[in-house]
Amino acid sequence: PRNSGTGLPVTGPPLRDCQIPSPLLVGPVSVQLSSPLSLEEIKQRNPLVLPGGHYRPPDCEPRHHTAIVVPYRNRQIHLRALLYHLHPFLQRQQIHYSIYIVQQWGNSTFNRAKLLNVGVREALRDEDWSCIFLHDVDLLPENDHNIYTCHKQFPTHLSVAMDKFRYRLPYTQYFGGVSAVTPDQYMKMNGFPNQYWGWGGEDDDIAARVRLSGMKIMRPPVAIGHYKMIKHKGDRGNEQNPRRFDLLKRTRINWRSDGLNSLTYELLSRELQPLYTNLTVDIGEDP
Ligand code: UD2
Ligand code: MN
Repeated sequence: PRNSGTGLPVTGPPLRDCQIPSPLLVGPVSVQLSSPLSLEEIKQRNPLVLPGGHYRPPDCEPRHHTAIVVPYRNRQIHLRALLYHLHPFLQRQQIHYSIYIVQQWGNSTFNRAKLLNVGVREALRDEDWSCIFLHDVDLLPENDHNIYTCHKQFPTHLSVAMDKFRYRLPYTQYFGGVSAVTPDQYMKMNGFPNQYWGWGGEDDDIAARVRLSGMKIMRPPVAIGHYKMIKHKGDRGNEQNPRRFDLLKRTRINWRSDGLNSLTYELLSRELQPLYTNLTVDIGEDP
């Protein structure tokens, strides 16, 4: 018997393993950004997605189990564009997946990396995910050969070529946008920093942790790692963090004590929405 999403065994003849590569892939896709559909319409187009944004290929046994974690506050339009685009994208890859929206409660300064820590921990309560994606809400992958799975040994950075940076990597240690870790890799680097309030620096801190914990960054070819970023202005409550340069000087000292092992938060709600699992969390504020 195989496992259903609920942890209960499913009866019936065993499925054969999904093929690699998935026969459903189409390669480059054009990404529509203007006026995304309503959540109801998106759900109708994705009838096999279960509550919580959960999906498993119906006719083969998936080899990959990926949780998509999205740090989030007040980006409705971007969220709809992401869901509209990502659900069919992941289904073509024949991955077993769930989408988690980690919503920061209240008006305190935004903290992307801490929200990602919360998302990883909460996602792993549901399932033994083999891979966890850390995904900005405003980034849309443009080629489904960019497979949403993890490298066995090392963390992966997926968004290597964004329209925003003229489809080039902005700098070698860049780790922002979309990246992925296995639970083991995540633990090895003590997760992500909790101390970066406001915009910037946290992605460089995460990249430094990869290195400091003895790993390196894997990347897809530039021709495949194409993303569109929905154009936006800076958000209120996520102003540039002036302390980021000082914090980054201390990553080497801080990474073992600040991270997964020092994470505290209060989960205010966990809702299984039709297209995603919503986690609303009080992560406190900049002390
Ligand atoms: C860059 C990085 C991003 C992160 C950030 C610095 C790219 C493509 N991305 O993004 O990964 O390192 O710099 O913190 O280079 N968010 C909300 N609500 C808010 C504020 C942020 O939902 O009010 C979330 C959302 O998922 C967003 C992400 O945080 O995509 C990053 O924030 P951003 O998009 O404002 O920053 P950006 O585009 O400079
Ligand atoms: Mn952005």
